[in-house]
Amino acid sequence: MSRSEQLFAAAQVHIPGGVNSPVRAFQSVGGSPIFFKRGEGAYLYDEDDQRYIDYVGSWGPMILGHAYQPVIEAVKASLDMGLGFGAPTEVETLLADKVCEIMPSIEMLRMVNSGTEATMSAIRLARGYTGRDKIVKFEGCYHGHSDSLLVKAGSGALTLGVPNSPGVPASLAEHTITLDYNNIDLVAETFAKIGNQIACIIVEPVAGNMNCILPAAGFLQGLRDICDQYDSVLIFDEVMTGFRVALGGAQAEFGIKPDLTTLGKIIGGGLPVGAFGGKKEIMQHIAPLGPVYQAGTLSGNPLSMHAGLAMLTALSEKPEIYQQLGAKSKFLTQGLEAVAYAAGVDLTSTFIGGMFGIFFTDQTSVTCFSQATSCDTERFARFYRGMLQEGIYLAPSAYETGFMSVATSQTNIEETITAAAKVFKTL
Ligand code: KE4
Repeated sequence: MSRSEQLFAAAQVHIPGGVNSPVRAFQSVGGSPIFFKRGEGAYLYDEDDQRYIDYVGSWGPMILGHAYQPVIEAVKASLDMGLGFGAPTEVETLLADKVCEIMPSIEMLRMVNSGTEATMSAIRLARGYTGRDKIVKFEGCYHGHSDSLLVKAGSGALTLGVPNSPGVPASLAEHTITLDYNNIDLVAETFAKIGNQIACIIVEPVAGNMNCILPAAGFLQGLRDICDQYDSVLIFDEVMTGFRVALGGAQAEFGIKPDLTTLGKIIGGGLPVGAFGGKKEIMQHIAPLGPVYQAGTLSGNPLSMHAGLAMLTALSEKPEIYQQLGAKSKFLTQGLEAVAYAAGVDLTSTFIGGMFGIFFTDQTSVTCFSQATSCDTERFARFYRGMLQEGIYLAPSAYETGFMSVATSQTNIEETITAAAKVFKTL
């Protein structure tokens, strides 16, 4: 029995499923989750000292590689000053200023402690600002686990949303309308009927929670136009895409200006941080300036702020890394497609900046939830376990995105492709 297996057994005594976040449990890929003890650059090391090339990066934050020294040093320096005061600190302003400099659509922002808090608060703000209750989201997009966002489509687009988790009141879920990602006509039809009741659209501008699906041409602009027409708030959930697909996020990459943006992951440099921000006119409705309540004991805590500031400072000093990340993602995905083809395995892929996805399917492209869920998840699970044996750590689900880091070398990527060539032959 490996050390990870021993630790997993022990973890399950007092932690539900042995994990503090469900996807970590390996339930969709089989086998026992790996327990890691150290990360360095492109690598993770497990409790048996096995080394893995890591394409998860703690689900996005480690874009500069694990234990990136400038971030580590910033956190160490902050530690010696104390862990937090529950009062304003200068570093909160410095990080807010840096985010607003990088993402000019954000005129003001509020720090929170997770992406879930960021989207939950942004939704409440949009509702409070517009006085409307309904929200629009897209099937396959994940925005954290707040009640209004754990909702799937009802029987038809306009029918009331239904909870996709026990514990979410139907009376709340009915205010969430879930539409098909990349189907701008359906959005237009929905708004034509009840647009004046819709507070906001929240969208992942690149969908990273049903694998990695890019916005169709015109989709994001269409959402912008529709929100303008009906005075609804357009929220870009850039928790994953922010500072990853481009320094300025998807909004910079695609040239669309949302009204509000939610952030997480990279903004915390690996420590717990989320944020929501956007137009000053809207943000001024947030307490204590305005009536929409939102709060948090550890919001803006100095450790996380120093980590995030060091991360964003490093990224903004190296804008060329985004072209490099895109090239790495392209080389990897095209290499995987080539060796899959040679092995007779149906595979297609996507990538944008430091995000990529591989789909076990004979479909030439995957653009929405129904196409993503028709892929061969069993084959992915076998591929996953094979790659783990080869020392390659991918996200443990067919519906997650791959994350490329600056620290991942050309040699690492070639090793990954070679490993995949071997594993594809066994599928
Ligand atoms: P957190 O509450 O997990 O910090 O952020 C929620 C969230 C919001 N918006 C987007 C676009 C996200 O991708 C996430 C969280 N991402 C997942 C990865 N698919 C986190 C991994 C997990 O749940 O353990």
